This record gives sequence, C-alpha cells and structure tokens, in this order.
Amino acid sequence: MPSMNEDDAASMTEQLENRLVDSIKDHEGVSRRSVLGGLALAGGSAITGIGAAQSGNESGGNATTGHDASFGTPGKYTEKNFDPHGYLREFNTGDSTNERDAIFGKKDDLNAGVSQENGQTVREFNLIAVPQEIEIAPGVTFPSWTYNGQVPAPTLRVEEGDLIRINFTNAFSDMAHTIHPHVQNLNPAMDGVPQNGPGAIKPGETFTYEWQARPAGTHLYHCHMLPLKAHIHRGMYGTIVIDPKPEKVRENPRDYIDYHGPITDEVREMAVERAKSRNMISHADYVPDGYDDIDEMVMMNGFDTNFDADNEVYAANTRAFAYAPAKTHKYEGEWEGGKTKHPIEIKKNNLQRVHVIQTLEYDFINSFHTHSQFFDYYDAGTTLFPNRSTIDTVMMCQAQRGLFEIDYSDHQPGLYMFHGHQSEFAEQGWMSFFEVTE
Ligand SMILES: [Cu+2]
Repeated sequence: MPSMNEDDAASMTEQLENRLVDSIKDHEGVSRRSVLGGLALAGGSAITGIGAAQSGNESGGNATTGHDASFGTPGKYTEKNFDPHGYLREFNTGDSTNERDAIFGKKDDLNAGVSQENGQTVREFNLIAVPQEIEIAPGVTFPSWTYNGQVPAPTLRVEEGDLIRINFTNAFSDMAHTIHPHVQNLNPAMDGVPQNGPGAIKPGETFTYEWQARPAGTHLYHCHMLPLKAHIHRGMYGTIVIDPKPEKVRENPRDYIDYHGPITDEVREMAVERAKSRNMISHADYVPDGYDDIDEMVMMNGFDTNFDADNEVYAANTRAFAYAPAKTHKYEGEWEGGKTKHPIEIKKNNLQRVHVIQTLEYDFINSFHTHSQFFDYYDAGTTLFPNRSTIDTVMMCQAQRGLFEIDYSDHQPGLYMFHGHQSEFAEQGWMSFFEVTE
C-alpha cells in the first residue's frame, strides 16, 4: 500500500495552491494569466487581466518583459522555459556536449568548454544577466532578474583544483550586476563585489571572472550589487558543486574530516572511498556498497510578490508545490511544460544526495525536514563524514548550504513528504514529496 493516497495528496496540494494563488493575485510583483474559474476552492473569485509588474520599493527600475496571452488552467504550470524536474538533476560541467538544450528547449551556450592550461583543468561557462518573467505559481509570473533566464541560475559542477572561468555579460539595459562566488578566492579582483576589481558590471559590459575550485563542497554564487537583498531576492543565485579529488583526500585526509583523532589507514581509505562516491566528474560510475546507484539533486527559495520585504511564495526551486502530486498528470511520467508538477521519483535502492542552499531574503531562517526518514547532514558539503547524523530537520541561515544523504532502501514504496518546517512556508509552496519506487 502506498504511504499516502495519491488523490488525497493531490487534493490537499490543490487547495493549498489555490489559496496561495488567491492570496497573491493582486500583488504588484505578479502578472496573472487569465484564469477561468477554478479559484473558488479557496474562497476566491475568478480573476481576469494582467496586473502591473513594476519594481516597487527596490532601486533598479522595471525589469519586466512582455507577457504572452495564453490562458492558464488552475493547477497547471504553462511556462515551458523552466522545468523544475529537469533543473533538479542538471549539473553543468562546462562540457559543451551535454543535454542542457533538451531540458530548457533553447540554446544559451552556458557550457563553453573544458580545456587544459598550465597543467590545470579549465571549465568555462557563459553567464548572462537578463530580466525574465518566471512562473512561480500556476499561471502567476514574477518579474525576475536572472542569470541565463532561469531561477535558480544554472548549477555549475567542477572538480576540486579546477579553474572556473565565467564569461559574464550584463544584458540589462538599466542595471549593473556582478557574480560573487562562495569559494576560496585567491584574487580579490575576482570576488564579484562592486568595490573591488572590475566592480559593477554595467549594462552591456562583459567581464571574465576566474575562480579557483576549492574547497570541495556545495557552494553558492550570487549577484553582489546593492541593494543586495533586492538582487538576491529577484533571483540572481545559483549553485556550484565542487567534487572532491580522491588523490587530494589521500594526501591530506584531515582537510576533509571534522575529526581530531588519529588518521589510521582505515580512516584514510574510508575518506578516499567517500570522495570517489561524491565525484561525479572523474568517478561517475563509482557506487558505494549496498546501493544500485547515486542520485543527486539541488533545491532552494522564495519570492516577495508585493515588494514589502516579506515573502509570500516559498518553493523548492521556484515553482510553489512543483514537486507535489497533481491531478493533471496521473503519474504518466510526462515532464513537458504544463505537466511538470509531480513528486520527485526516486528508486529505493539508490543513495539520495540533496544539495540544499538557503537563498531566502527577508526570512532569516529556512529548514529542510523529511517525513518518515532520518538523514546524514554535511554542512557546506565540505566534509566527507557527516557533521550530524540521524536527524530529520536542519535549520539553515541565509547563504548556509548543506548536503543531505537520505536512504529509503528499507521503506515501502509510496509518497513521503518533505518541506520547510516553518509551517507557513510549507503551506505557501515549500512542500513536496518523494515518490519512492522499487
Ligand atoms: Cu544583480
């Protein structure tokens, strides 16, 4: 028997979703595609027309693009340019032959190539600051400021010791931006703050950032223009995963272990094995004992739709309730736009790794909570042994990030909920399900 009836879960989600849409429909930050009824469930009225979408109390002006006139259906996402399920497992390594085009239906040349320079691997990416309307609840769009037209920005994946080269273009007409990485940067000019190096990258300008890929872990990049909270809240943030190099771990295991006891050969080998299992780039086929495979995903975020410095919509990856059951697809496995809402399907014998970054502005704390299972937690993903084990909730401050390892191998197939345990966040979109399958 499934742990929860799918139709019940879908009905609950739909009611929460309708209440959310109804509560934000008149906010200055959102646009509403015409909706024919369907909102009455939450006591709301049918809405027509498109609202204003201007920047409110933030500096920087209007960054809104045009709307299309398509009709949304309650409960359905219609934008096809971002699929939360595709995003979840999309790791860009700089390899220009990857399948990003198939996921996003457009070519943006994000992956600009992998090469060798002076004995170092260089992974090159093209990031473009561009305004973009994004869909944050069914039929509701938000005027976002983005890297490459998506929120969160593309996930970059590199190996410890690589050079990350970012060819950055600011395609805004009215606003400067930067990219600031949370890595060990050896050159202050590359820190991506307005006060140093190239400073603010003005409209139409380009700059090439170079960052050393260290330390291994789950890291953040974001715009650092002022007001900082506006640039982050509007959507200019993404993830950099730096895979640990087993050879480096063998040489200096203590750098990767939050432990002060003796480093025995056994501890050293365990650390090396764990580094291999974390390294998707040069050890992609390595699977730890007891598992069929390793599955990885990235999650985050939230939106202030009326610009009152308080968030109204919360999500794992931008679209409220995108990973919850929906009546519209009935588990047909269809991942195209408008049908993207469904639980995250995971195989019970795979080790699940979830990279979570707390990118909310305006709320100081978010959290990650799993139902019916406990997990290991690695703060910033910088250690190879967990900082905390056998817990089911982690509290996270702004910019804090971590790696979660979850094992459902002894669980019955079915739906298992996860959400932020600030109940308000959960009911406003940050509520999702894993669907555990055989
Ligand atoms: Cu910015």
